[in-house]
Amino acid sequence: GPLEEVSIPFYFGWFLLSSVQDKVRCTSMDFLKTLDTLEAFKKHMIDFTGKAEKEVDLEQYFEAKGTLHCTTKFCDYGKAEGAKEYALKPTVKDFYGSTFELSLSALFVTPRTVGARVSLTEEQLLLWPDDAEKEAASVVPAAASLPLGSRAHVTLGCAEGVEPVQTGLDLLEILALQQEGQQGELVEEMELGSLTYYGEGRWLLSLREPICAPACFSSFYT
Ligand code: 2AM
Repeated sequence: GPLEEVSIPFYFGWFLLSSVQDKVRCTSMDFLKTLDTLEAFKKHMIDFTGKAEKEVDLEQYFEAKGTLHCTTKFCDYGKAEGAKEYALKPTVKDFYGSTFELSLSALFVTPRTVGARVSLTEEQLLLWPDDAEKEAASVVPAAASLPLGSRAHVTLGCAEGVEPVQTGLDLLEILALQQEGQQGELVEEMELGSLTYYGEGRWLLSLREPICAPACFSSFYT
């Protein structure tokens, strides 16, 4: 009935506890600040500016997007495909309100978004929708053949006019290149980890030590 409809949230996800939100934001800012100063980045700056010789301040370039979280299912209050089925899943009900430890294993930057890759455990994958990667196949064709959970991420910022849904697509694009055997260009060993360039403004920093982020599985209504 109509009551059930209203109870479906905008989205479900893991919400990082406030103690770790600051840590993740700081790490991301440090990374952007450092990336901005690298000669290798300057060489490819045109990916971000569209013009040669123009400088970019990455810390200003991206806008933060509210509470840090890793979306599991975007429901759009029941309008998204599979939203109701997801909301009614026993695992979703059972784990609702539970705290998990997410492992943030990489940071990535593109001219559109900056995000953190989340490497999900077997248990966390129980909350991951079966079609999350396939759903992206119209934009990133190779996504359908990537392992379940590949799209899991935390959006850290978006360029002006870019919607956060783009962050997961940018991550899938990088993972698809890796799967096709493109090694990317290992640019530098940074303190935080190794930095690889995948062309077209796509940068990936594999963290030497993944960030352990406690997060509560819950939902968001505007
Ligand atoms: P995000 O997971 O990359 O941050 C509200 O817009 C939240 O739902 C955001 O966190 C956003 O992106 C996510 N979102 C929006 N549209 C989506 C979609 N079509 N598929 C998956 N996630 C979506």
